[in-house]
Amino acid sequence: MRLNDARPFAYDFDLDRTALVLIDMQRDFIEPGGFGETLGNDVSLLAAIVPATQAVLAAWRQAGGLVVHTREAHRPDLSDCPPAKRLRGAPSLRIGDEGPMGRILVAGEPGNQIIDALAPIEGEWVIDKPGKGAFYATGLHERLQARGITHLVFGGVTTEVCVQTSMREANDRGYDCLLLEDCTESYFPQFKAAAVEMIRAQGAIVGWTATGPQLMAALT
Ligand code: TIU
Repeated sequence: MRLNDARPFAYDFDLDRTALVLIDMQRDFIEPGGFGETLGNDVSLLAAIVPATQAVLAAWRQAGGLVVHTREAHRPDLSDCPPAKRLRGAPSLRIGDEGPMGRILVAGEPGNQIIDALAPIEGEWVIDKPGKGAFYATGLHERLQARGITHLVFGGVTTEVCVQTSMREANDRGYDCLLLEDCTESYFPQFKAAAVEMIRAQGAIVGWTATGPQLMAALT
């Protein structure tokens, strides 16, 4: 398959060797009362990408492609949360504290679940990650290798934190990565714009960019 409108140039992919990776579309970042809000962010901005992401997810499922969902999540005993992460800054609640959606950023809590609109279905992978990047301490690379995956299409939040970190990790591991601009969002619009630009600059130094409708047109 060929996505002719991708930037900075066409993105060729084989559906059987490509996974759609949705980063951290969990309540913690998108709904009030979660980790994103404890950091002082206006979380209402992020919900805007849900319809476009839902459309891509439906089309990808229809086409039969592999779907990977990630969640930024820590074990209940916080043994996988470095103090440097937990103690950084002055959030209103820290990771592991009790919040309105359960313990902040802890696996199994209500706030840690993928939002209903994008809920995983049987056969889709759900990867809990303790870091910002999806490849750190998750075994994701080994699973993708075992499945023969060479290309990754990314969406999710936030663009310049967990999405960009994951794309850079993937790029260094040899994957050809595409970012769907209308399926990713940041609490800081200027950071999203800069991340999108820097990813595709210098001849796709980190990867390609395109929109959901452009990807869906390539799938049909
Ligand atoms: N704070 C922020 O923008 N993001 C995160 O902490 N995690 C993710 O991006 N998922």
